[in-house]
Amino acid sequence: MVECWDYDSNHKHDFIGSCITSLFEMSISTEGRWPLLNADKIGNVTYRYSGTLFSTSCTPTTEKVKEPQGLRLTLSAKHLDRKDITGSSDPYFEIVANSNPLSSYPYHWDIGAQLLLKPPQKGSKRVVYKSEVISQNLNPKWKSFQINVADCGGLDTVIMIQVVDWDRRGSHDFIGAFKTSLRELTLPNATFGLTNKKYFG
Ligand SMILES: [Ca+2]
Ligand SMILES: [Ca+2]
Repeated sequence: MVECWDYDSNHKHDFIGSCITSLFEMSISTEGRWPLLNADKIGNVTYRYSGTLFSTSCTPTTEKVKEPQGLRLTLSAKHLDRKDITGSSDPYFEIVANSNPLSSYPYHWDIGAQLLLKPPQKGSKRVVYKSEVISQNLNPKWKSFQINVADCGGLDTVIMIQVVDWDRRGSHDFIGAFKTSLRELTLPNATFGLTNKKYFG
């Protein structure tokens, strides 16, 4: 099945339509076309379909599709909340992954030589990257950095990025956060809204 979506920066993407096909079917038809259907709209008298998917070229390859092992990213923010009495903030961000990546699961062999895997603790979170602090700037552009895909549990695993105001005294002030994935961060001009639950009751 191929699904087609409308990407929204607030992460609430809209489903357009889907079609059912197979790689074999896509490979044999040089000008394949499939109507994209949206189940919610089928039955509506005026509804025909939500667009058409075309397969315009197909080239066999013997190489495996390689996913990147690491990514170099540059993040910036605009119009951050003011968290200091100076009327500004000293922002830094943290990338938080949901649980331990598979490769680092603790394991041991028991007497019967059976590999025992301990599942990751539910809800365990860890900071996989912490940026530098940029002082008194509500539109910061942080240094580019490199991150291991495995540390985030894969390209498509949900990660959280939170922006915090650094304070010399006391606990730092949370500004806002959003959920995404590494793959989504690599989309051109990817933009995300920072939300702070405090303001949503
Ligand atoms: Ca503060
Ligand atoms: Ca501060």
